[in-house]
Amino acid sequence: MLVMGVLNLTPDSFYDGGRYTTTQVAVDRALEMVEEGADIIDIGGESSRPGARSVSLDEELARIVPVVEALTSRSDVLISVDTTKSAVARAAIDSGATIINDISALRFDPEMGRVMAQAGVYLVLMHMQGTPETMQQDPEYTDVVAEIRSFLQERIHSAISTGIDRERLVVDPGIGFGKRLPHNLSVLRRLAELKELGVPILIGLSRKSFLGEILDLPTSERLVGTIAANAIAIVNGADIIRVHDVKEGRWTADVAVRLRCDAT
Ligand code: 9MG
Repeated sequence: MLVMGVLNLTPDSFYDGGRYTTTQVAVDRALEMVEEGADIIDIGGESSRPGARSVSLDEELARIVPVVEALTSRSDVLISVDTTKSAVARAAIDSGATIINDISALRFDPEMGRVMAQAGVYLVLMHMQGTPETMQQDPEYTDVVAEIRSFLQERIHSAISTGIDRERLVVDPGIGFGKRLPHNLSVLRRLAELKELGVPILIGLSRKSFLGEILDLPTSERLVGTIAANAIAIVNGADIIRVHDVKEGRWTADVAVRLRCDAT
């Protein structure tokens, strides 16, 4: 059971946007997350919240590469980079990243598959209906879990046919990406159905808006909701949780994993 700490180097992310504006501050926060129990640090240079402005290649590289380089020189923690751009993935891998978190699941940049196959690092394939600009404009499904499963199955086959090793793949149903509250709840309740894909499952629900809808609370007050939902996700089969609050995420993971039916 792995905990992935979120490090957004963006001015406009929904919770931590604008906090880590220099390499030093960002690396200090990453090292703090490692102390708190993070196994992976997920570094992002472009916000994926609905309607966020897109970032140029140069800007994304300038945000990410110095932080990946500095963190690699200071820690052995696994470094993930959240990007849909193959040039950013390439530069991040050259600087020490060993996971690429591609929320487009290899669909936005035709070169991404080739770069990943050559590099031989881990790859997160995430489900999203639409694009970050359009995804929350009335998303519709007949059977949300079945549709996510068949999307991820197709993306796994596509990745393998590009030469990416199956052992390097992780899937993610993309909580909040083109999904309304009932869709997010169905995914978390029926997560076990994604186990049939045979690859680890990552869940990113930390402080997301579906929790705000249930609790009628702003992002700053969604920690308890995050802990509750992550515990259920883990009991239902999540292998990696992506969180802003690493200490609490670690404690959640350590307890919930012991409460799984298959725990010893
Ligand atoms: C970048 N990012 C924001 N939310 C995410 C989620 O739920 N999963 C993954 N893989 N990445 C996310």
